[in-house]
Amino acid sequence: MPQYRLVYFNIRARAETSRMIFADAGVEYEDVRVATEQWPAEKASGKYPFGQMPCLEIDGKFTLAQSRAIGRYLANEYGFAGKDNLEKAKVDMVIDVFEDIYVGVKNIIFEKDETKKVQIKAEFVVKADSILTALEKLLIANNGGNGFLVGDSVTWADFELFVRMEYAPLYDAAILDRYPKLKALVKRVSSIPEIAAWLTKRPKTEF
Ligand SMILES: N[C@@H](CCC(=O)N[C@@H](CS)C(=O)NCC(=O)O)C(=O)O
Repeated sequence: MPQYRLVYFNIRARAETSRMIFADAGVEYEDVRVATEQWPAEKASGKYPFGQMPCLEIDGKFTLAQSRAIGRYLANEYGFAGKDNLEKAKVDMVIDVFEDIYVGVKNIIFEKDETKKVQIKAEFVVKADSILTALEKLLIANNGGNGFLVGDSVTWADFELFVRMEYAPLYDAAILDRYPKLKALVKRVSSIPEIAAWLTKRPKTEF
């Protein structure tokens, strides 16, 4: 088994999906959380290919950057990427559309002007609704929607859904009530024993 160090800030954000892959696969790794005040020195060290985190160090020899490249690598290694190229492409489609959700949530978090925040939240809910409507359809088209987003077993797309939906209270805490199949899937993911154990033991963070 390779020696893994997953290095990120002490937040869920762009590393949590990979942490969930590790958890469900039962793979050991070092969950390194860099304090904000340590980051400038870390960044200046040149260890991070693009000067950003998350990064995955593999056997101390190679540092993989970019959250989705890291997630895709781990998903391929441990059987969460989809079973053939079409399934993999569908999984990637879901992962990529969640980038739009991630960026929208980030904009809400970083907006300091309360009036503007209200406005961007309202605009974002419209966008999130349109994405979730499409994902609910995709889920239902996959054997009635009582399984997973793609194929017949859990993939990192389902983990990504769980991770991104944890941020819903920042814009519309009840949004998943409009998507009952997605809501049930989020619950199903959180009930996978290895995931439930991770959710209990992971550091509690605001974001
Ligand atoms: N596209 C990159 C974005 C990485 C990114 O924006 N990382 C932020 C934290 S979420 C970061 O390292 N910020 C500190 C900096 O840029 O100095 C990814 O998905 O990994």
